[in-house]
Amino acid sequence: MKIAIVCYPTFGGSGVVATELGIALANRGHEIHFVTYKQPVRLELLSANIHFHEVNVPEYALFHYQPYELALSSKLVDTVKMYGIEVLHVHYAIPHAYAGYMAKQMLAKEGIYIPMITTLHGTDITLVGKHPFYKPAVTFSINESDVVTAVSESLKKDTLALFDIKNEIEVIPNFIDTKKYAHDYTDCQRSLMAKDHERIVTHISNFRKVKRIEDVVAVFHKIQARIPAKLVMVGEGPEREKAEIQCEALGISDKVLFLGNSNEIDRILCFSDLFLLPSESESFGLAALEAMVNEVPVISSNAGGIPEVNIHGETGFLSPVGAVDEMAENALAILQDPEVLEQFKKRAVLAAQKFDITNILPLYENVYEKAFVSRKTLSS
Ligand code: GMT
Repeated sequence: MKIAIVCYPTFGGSGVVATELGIALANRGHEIHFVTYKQPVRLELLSANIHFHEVNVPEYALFHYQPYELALSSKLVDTVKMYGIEVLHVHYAIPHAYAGYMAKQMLAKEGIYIPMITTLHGTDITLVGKHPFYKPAVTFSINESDVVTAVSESLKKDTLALFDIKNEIEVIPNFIDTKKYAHDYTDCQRSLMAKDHERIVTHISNFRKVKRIEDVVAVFHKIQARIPAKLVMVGEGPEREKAEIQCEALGISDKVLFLGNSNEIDRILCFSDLFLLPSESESFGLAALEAMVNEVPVISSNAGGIPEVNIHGETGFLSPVGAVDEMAENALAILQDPEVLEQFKKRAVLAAQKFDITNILPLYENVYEKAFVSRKTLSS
């Protein structure tokens, strides 16, 4: 099929899922057109089946806010017409589902009917979307989508609770290409990060408030007081500086490395012993899944969809949001005993297999097929 994918091109969550999905679909022979404002971070190679269409928003002094939705919907209209796109898949409701709806309407005026699949990712619902300033537009564009998917049961539940949704919501969980992680490094260059006897604890995120970075540092502070350990912090965001100050104040700066954004997540996870994800809210927790597939157990909060990924007592432990003492005790229970650590590692990678892309991709293909066959005639 010819599929246009609209997403954020940045590091992290929804953009990564959309990009990996597009690459996998292209490998299966579909023609994929990414439509966004920059080449997606994980889209390293443009192959025969992958196209990228950049959305440009020329600056104009009159506009206090540049009209991205307008430029995106116009780009979608042009792309659909020029390449004969059959299905439009927008990731993250804001503003993509809204712009997609406008594009559909414009195309319908020309007799072109294109089904739109909207995938909800989390903050587009639980954080930003529910704000009264956006809520009517988000509700409208979800209800006007031909198919709506959510990345976890928890996100589906939140969406139905927060919005007046008339559409069905299908849960298609996030995924991972487990084969890609079946690397055979014999040396992860662990020695660059820590001494042999030190445990390596890792956190990866966009360092936003919702990630509770201060809890990451507080949990690690308690861990390092009992066993030799290092904390590797990967990512960039508004909470990073505060975290550096917190480490300084706790006197643990020499044990914490802030690496910034990285394209080598699998290398970093390869030498990690434990992953921390104490988020306030998390629709799925893709970072936890990436850790698990790299044989890294997860200590997390029990927020949102995390319990659908990190299985308590099996792949790691769950605690209530903010329970840093409990998280530290759970972390130590895993880290202090090499045999226990080994068991958690094995179970983590095993549990991750459930989310292998080979299980999830057909679910999306099914949705595209269904949407294409029963596409609504907007003119009626
Ligand atoms: O984690 C983030 O804050 C980024 C955010 C995004 O919008 O890309 O991630 C959301 O989508 C991911 C992919 O579906 C999920 O794995 C994350 O759990 C979700 N984040 C939140 O719900 C806070």
